[in-house]
Amino acid sequence: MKLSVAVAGEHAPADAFVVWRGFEHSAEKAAELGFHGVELALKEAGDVDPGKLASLLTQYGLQASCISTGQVFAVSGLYFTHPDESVRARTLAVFEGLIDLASDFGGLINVGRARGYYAEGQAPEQTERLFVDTCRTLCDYAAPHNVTIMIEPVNRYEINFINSVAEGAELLSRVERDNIGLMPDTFHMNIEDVSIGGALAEHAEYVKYVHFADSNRLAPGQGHLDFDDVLRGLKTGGFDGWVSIEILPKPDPDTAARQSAEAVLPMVERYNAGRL
Ligand code: LER
Ligand code: MN
Repeated sequence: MKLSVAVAGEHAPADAFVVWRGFEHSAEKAAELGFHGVELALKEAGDVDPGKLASLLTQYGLQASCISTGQVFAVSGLYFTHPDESVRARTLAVFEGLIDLASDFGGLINVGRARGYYAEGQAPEQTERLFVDTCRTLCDYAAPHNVTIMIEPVNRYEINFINSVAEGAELLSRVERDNIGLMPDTFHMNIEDVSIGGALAEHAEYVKYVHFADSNRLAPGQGHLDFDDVLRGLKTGGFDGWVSIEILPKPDPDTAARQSAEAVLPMVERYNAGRL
């Protein structure tokens, strides 16, 4: 298991769930605190210069853990189940650009609310069909690039489609591709799943990466989630991937990051040593 932290460019919207903004600033701070990688929250591939990004990561001894795409939905308004075919085509083009980038940076793409949602005037079966078809198209594009697509279950107060890990697993079983999986987020799981550790163990075949945040979306340790239960569930499933801090930058970005590193780096060490 390795630890990452979600960061974005300077112009990311105020409500993006990232600790720091500005890639240079973020990389320097992440390395200082002992994170192993950074999760890059992007709107499109053009947000970064791949050459500059590669030298920045080398300079600070960091890896790119994944590319996350919350802004594709929140800023650009693009999503898989849009009723308009031309919007779906633009969505595919943006994701294909991000997949090209991910082939050199982490090999993992997150899909949050860009998966789409149940909408008035669209039959639920049609929403699900568009979701499955788009996943298949993107997985087939991503496979030769060795990139995996990860759908993130998100709680019911943010979206009405794929809220729990169990719902995500059911939908993904219909996609029938090897390079698709889930990115559970402990904040959302606390709202939606019957048991956090239980669901992580039960659906381990799909669990590729995990967002760590406490019950109040602050740094792990600042709320009431039982992270021992999370770790035990992951261990039962044989998980050996990235966990990434995706929290509100409160009380301020540096404090939130430091609290996260101080709480989670020892967990990662215990996990990797098999001491749970
Ligand atoms: C994104 O990773 C996330 O967790 C969502 O809450 C964003 O809407
Ligand atoms: Mn998340």
